[in-house]
Amino acid sequence: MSLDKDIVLIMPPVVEGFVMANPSLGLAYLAAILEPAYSVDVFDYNIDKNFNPHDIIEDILTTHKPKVIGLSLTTLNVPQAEKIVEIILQQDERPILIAGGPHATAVTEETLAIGFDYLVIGEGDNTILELMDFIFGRSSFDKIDDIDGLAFKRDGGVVYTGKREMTDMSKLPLPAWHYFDLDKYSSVAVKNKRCMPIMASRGCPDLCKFCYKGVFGAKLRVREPESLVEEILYLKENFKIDEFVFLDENITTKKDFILKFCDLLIEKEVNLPWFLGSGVRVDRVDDEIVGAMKRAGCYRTSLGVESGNEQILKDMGKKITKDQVRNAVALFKKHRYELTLYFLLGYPTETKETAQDTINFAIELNPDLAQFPVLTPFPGSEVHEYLKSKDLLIGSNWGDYNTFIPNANPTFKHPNLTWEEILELKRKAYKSFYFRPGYAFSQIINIRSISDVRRLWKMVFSFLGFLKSS
Ligand code: B12
Ligand code: SF4
Repeated sequence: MSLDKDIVLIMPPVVEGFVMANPSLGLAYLAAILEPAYSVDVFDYNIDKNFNPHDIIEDILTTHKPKVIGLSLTTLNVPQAEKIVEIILQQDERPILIAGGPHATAVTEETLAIGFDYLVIGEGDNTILELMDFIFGRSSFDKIDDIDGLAFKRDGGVVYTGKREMTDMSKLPLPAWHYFDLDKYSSVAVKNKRCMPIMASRGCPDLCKFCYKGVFGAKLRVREPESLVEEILYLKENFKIDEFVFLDENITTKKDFILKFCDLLIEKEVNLPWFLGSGVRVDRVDDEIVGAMKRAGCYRTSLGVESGNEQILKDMGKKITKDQVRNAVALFKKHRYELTLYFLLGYPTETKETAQDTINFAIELNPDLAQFPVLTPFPGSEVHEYLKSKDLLIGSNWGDYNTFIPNANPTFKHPNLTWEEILELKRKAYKSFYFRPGYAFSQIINIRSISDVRRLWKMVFSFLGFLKSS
C-alpha cells in the first residue's frame, strides 16, 4: 500500500525534550476537514523527546512524499519550524509549504520570508480546504486571490486576500484524533492517563493588553451543549478517555450554556473528571455556576489574576478588581476545587512596590498553586505594539519569546526595572509563596486524596525546578 499523502500537517516542537499534555486540537480539526477529500497525516513533534529536524526526511519526505506540508506556528515553535523549512527547501522536488496559527497570523511578512508559499491568516478551517482544492486543480475559484484568508508572495511584495469569515462552530466535524499517538502525551497536572482537549467556544470580547486575539477574534461563539456532550461520549467510546479538559478562555461567559451543559453531563451519566485548562475570568462566575460545574465533575481551574495592584490591573486592560478576585477565589474554595492562580510580573508600569503588592495578594488568596511568569510581549498583542512604539523591544529573536526555556534573553527593556531586578522579583515571588509555613499547613488541612496531594506536589516541584534554572 502506498503511503503517499496529499498533505502532511506538522506541529513543530516548542522545545526539544518537551512533552505536551494534549495533542493539537487545531491540527485535529484541520485533518478532519481535509480527510473526506484528501489523504492526510499528522506529525505532532511535541511528544518526541529527541526530536531532530532531520527526522522529517525519513518520517515524512521519503515515506509520505506529500504534495503539501502544513506547519502550525506559535511564536514559541518558530525556531524549530525554521529548521524544518530549511531542510524541506533543500530537497530537489519539494512539497508546497503552507503555515497557519497565531504566529503566522501576527507576523505574516517575516514568516513568509522563512520560505512558506502560503500563509493561512486566522482560523484555518475553511481556508485550508479551499486552498487545497486550488492546489489540486479542483477549485471553483479562477484566481488564488479570490480565496479569503491567505497571504503569499508575488512580484517582490506580499498579497493579502480578503478577510475570512469566522468559522461556524456548529459545522465543524469531530476532531480527527486517529492521526495522533495519544498514549505519548503526558502531564503531571492531570489525574488520569488519557485526557483529551475539547473546545466549547471561540473568541473573546475582552481586551487584556498582553493577549493576542488575531485568530479567533473578539466575538464570542459558543457551541450547543448537546453537541459537546456528544463529542465527549464519542471520545469516551472511541478513544477510551478517562478525563477531558476545556481549552476555552471564556466557558462561563454564557450562564445558560454552562448550566445546561452541566445538567446534560449528569443526565447522560458521563461520569468523567474534567478541568478548565485555560481558566475562567473572575468576573464571569457565581455560586450557581461554580457549584454546578463541581457536581458535573469539574475538579480544577485556574484564574488569571495577573496583579495585586489595582492600577496595574487597569493598565493591563484586565477590567477586574481585587474584590472580584477575592469573591471568585472564595467560591472555588467553598466548592473545593484545586485552584491555580496566574500572576504576571514585569508589566511596563510595574515597580518593585507593585510587584510586592502582587506577592502579598497571592499569599492572602492562598491558592493550591500560584505561577509568576514574567511578561512576554507576544507579537500582535497591544503591549507588544506599545513597547515597539517606545523603541523598548529587544530585537525579534523569537527564541527569546520561548517561555519554556530557562535563562532566555530579555525580550524588552523595562521602563522602571532592570532585567535582573525583574528576575529577582520572580524568584522572590515563588520563594515567598511556596516557602512559608502557612502554605504547607493549608495543603495539609485541605488534603483530598493521597494521589491528589502527590500530583499537586509534583507540580510545585516542577515550578521550583524551573525557577532554579532561571
Ligand atoms: C490551550 C492553549 C494552551 C495549552 C496548549 C495545549 C495544546 N496542546 O494545545 C497550554 C496551556 C499548554 C498553553 C500553553 C501556552 N500558551 Co497557549 N493557548 C491555548 C489556547 C487557549 C487554545 C489553543 C487551541 O488549541 N486552540 C484551538 C485550535 C482549534 O486553534 P489553533 O490551534 O489556533 O488552530 C486554528 C488556527 O490557528 C489555524 N491553524 C493552526 N495551525 C495551522 C496550520 C495550518 C497548516 C493551517 C492552514 C492553519 C492552522 O487553523 C486552526 C483551526 O481554525 C490559545 C488561545 C486561543 N484562543 O487559541 C492560547 C495561545 C495559543 N497560547 C499562547 C501562549 C502565549 C502560551 C504560552 C506561551 C503561555 C505561557 N506563558 O507559558 C504557552 C506556550 C505553549 C506552546 N505550545 O506554544 C498564545 C500564543 C501567542 C503566540 N504568538 O504564539 C495564545 C494565542 C494565547 C493568547 N491569546 O495570547 N496554551
Ligand atoms: S487574557 Fe483571556 S480574557 Fe483577556 S483578552 Fe485574552 S482571552 Fe480574553
